[in-house]
Amino acid sequence: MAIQRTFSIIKPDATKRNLTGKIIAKFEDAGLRVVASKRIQLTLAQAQEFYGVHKDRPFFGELCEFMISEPIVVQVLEGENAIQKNRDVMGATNPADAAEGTIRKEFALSIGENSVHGSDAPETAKEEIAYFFSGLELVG
Ligand code: DAT
Ligand code: MG
Repeated sequence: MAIQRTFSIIKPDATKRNLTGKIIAKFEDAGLRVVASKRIQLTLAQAQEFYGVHKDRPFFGELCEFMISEPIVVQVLEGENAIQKNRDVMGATNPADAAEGTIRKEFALSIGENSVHGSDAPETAKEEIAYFFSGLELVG
């Protein structure tokens, strides 16, 4: 498996509780390198566009309101098999189902307030990285 890049968000529930450093440590301990990072606050329109794939789901409104409720940290993570590796470190969407040692098991509050986002495939990783970062901001 080649070196990949994936897109990550440290979500409002985690930035609010000052967990940014602990979450980044989990990425780094798993062999993922932070090659871009910034703290931003999304507008409602940006949150709705980012999560557009879920627009017909019953939780869409709640999800978008949550994502704009506090600043977030958007990052690009690089490493061997980075997309799957990041998903493994994140754990299952619902923290009740997440494995021991994963970010969501340790830090998530609920299925909605689940501390992190990570791209789920190479195409979405590419799109999500390009949405938040210019090429000049990616420093491998
Ligand atoms: P993931 O973030 O693990 O890729 P997803 O893409 O299915 O999960 O959903 C995106 C986000 O939407 C998820 O991180 C939290 C929220 N969400 C998903 N299912 C939900 C549910 N049943 N109730 C409330 N929020 C939900
Ligand atoms: Mg997803």
